[in-house]
Amino acid sequence: MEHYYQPEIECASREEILKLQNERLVKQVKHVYDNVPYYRKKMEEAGVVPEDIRSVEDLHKLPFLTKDDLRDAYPYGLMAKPLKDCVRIQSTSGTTGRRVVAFYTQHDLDLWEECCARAIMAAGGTNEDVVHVSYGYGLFTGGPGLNGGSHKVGSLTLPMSSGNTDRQIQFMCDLGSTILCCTPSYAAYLGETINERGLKDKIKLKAGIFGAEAWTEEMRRDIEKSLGIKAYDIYGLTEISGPGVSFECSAQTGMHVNEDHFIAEIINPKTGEVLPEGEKGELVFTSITKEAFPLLRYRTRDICVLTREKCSCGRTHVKMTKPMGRSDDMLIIKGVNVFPSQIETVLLNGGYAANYQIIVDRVNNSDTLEVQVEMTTEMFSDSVSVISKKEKELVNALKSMLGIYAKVKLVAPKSIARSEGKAVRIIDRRNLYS
Ligand code: DLL
Repeated sequence: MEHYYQPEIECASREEILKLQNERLVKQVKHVYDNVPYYRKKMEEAGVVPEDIRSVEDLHKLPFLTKDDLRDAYPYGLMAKPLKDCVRIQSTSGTTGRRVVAFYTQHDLDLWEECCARAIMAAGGTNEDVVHVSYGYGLFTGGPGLNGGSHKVGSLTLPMSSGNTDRQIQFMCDLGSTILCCTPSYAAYLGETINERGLKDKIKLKAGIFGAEAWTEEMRRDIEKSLGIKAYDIYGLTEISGPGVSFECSAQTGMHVNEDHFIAEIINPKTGEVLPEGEKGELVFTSITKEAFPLLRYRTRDICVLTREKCSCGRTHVKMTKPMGRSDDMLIIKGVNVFPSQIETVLLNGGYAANYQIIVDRVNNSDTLEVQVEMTTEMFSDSVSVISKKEKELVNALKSMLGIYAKVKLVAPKSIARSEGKAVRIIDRRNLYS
């Protein structure tokens, strides 16, 4: 079962990977040009023909695709294979505007599941493991992706889906789940509940594969402690297949991008200029092996850094840092850029759990920022003056992290709704007035 750790590809030299990427890119550009009139038109407008793209070095000549393109071309406009060749549709949650739908041939599903299998193996998974998948199943890619990956590894797969926390914990105890796959916010909730019920000794978890939303190193430490596991990050997006576009290895210092399937670039989100390795910017992906929905230079809006520093695990594929949140998650408050992850870092460093909400409003034409965070159970019995002292400490810590004032409100334990999927932490009321 060792074959989903594929050292010949995952640990190949840079030259070998580039050779593979060059061949696949040339083929893919032709496939898209010939079969996707929407993108062909974009290439024509940019004055590029497939023959101009001879290697990865020419990638920058191709036009970008954005979420707006996906919406314009909804539902079938970016397909490169006839519907009769497709076997699956997945979709984003589509909280704003139209949903994004992505199509897969059987070949696409196999490659996607293989990427997830690599992620499970990098987290120590084998056919001896019981993989407990609590990502949502259905249109969301989390459940089906990790489920398929777990099958490929040969692990016993528990297709739990999200929700019903009592049943999750019961199965975890009864069936001896060893690897948990869910969002980090749900993992934190499961950890909290398991400890409250005194069941930590009854679970056999050794690792967790958590992604689909931004989470900090502080949150990783909290989850690792509360569940007694090693917590691995996994990244992906529906447009580019789903989870497994990149994943963490034992080094836990960034996620290896599956470079035999996806070419990663970092660009300046304002100018579109490609940035050198090590610089922070927007992540752009080109999928070079997908048949049905092959996006070229897709702007993810996720902000991160790529690095080719040697990894202790032996994998050579480029690593991306944890995304700092999406460029469209970034709040601009009183003209200052604020990432929710900065707030999370301050809260968790202050000994609070990741149960918080960020409320942005506009009062008298000026932005206001309020952070509500749950007290720990010990703090709940503190006097009002002790609590207000703790609030002031948080105000100061947030001020030095963000550079602006944030009102802090310590709220009762368990008063902020727990999430079973992606956590909703930001309430921006300014949108109501525009
Ligand atoms: O969230 C796919 C996925 C499922 C990834 C399960 C990992 C695990 P979408 O719903 O299309 O797909 O959302 C994609 O989620 O552009 C990021 O902004 C964010 N995201 C995904 N993984 C991470 C992560 C899935 N590990 C969007 N860290 C992406 C931070 C993440 N953000």
